[in-house]
Amino acid sequence: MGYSRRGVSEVGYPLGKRLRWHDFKPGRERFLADVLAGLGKWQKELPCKYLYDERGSRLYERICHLEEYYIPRTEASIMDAHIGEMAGLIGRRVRLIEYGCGNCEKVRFLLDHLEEPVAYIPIDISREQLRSVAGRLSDVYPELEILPVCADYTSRFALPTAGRQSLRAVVYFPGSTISNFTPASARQFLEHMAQVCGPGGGLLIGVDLKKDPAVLHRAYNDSQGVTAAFNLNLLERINRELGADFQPEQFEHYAFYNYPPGRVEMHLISQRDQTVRLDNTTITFARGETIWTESSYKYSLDGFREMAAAAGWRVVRVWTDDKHWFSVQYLVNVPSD
Ligand code: AVI
Repeated sequence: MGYSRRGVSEVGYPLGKRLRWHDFKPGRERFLADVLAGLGKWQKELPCKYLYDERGSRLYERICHLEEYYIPRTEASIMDAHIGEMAGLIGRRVRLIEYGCGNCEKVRFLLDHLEEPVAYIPIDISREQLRSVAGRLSDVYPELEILPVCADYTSRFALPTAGRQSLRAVVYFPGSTISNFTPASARQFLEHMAQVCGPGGGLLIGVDLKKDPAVLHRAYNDSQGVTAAFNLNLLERINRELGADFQPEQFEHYAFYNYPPGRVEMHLISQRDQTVRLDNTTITFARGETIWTESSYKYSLDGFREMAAAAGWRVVRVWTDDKHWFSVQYLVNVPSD
């Protein structure tokens, strides 16, 4: 075991000398431009990365505790059962990079099992959350160099370099966040991760699998309405941050499994004919018209393996649960000659 845990101080954690902060968070102008571009399309859409402001991140955490939303507990059970083998494949003295680390809860389990990890680079768009969790992590792992990066990880930015030499770079990408990319952009992002890790680098990734659409329907239409609140929060965020006049109660959450492309789609349906003002622009909604806010692609093992291979990754090991609902996979970057 690389490091022993110290108690986590909830308040007043010291920012240890091994913590260095990097900020590339997109500003208001980018957000406004993306919203205007998305709402100007024939099928109105909004990028799903904007679902995660402070409130959205808290709602997503609540989704992760819902009985209907099977992903976190299924992934956790796979991690629990196979963490020793995973840590063995990852090896010692790694530089661990996590895209979209959220509250960094999952990585702690992995860090606790890695041998002498050298550095951890958590990347997330939610500045407030990243700041507080990075501080707490540095308290728990005083020997680990922690290099938090606040950024939209779908954009390109330079990763900080660690002070100490590592033997390998490994990306940790849990929770099937890869599901929220279109297959074309998922492939591009896998290529980018291969470049970041370099030859011989690794990728430990959670990938949600195809399953009975009824299970998916329940997962994205939970009985407590948390997913609905998460979806509608996007309109509230646009009001708060961009000064729009959306009436969120005039929109309804709608999620369904679209079989041919193999994805759950999340939409907001306009409940009546209405107009919304945003930055001197009037946006018109017909009753029944939707804003497409998220896609969540479900993969077959073969489909994911082929996509990863096209991006330079070889699947070394796949772990799944009894029902084959979810997979955790370890891939190695094999440069083509
Ligand atoms: C983060 N991501 C993998 C979630 C998903 O299942 O696609 C986001 C989410 N959307 C609604 N519920 C959860």
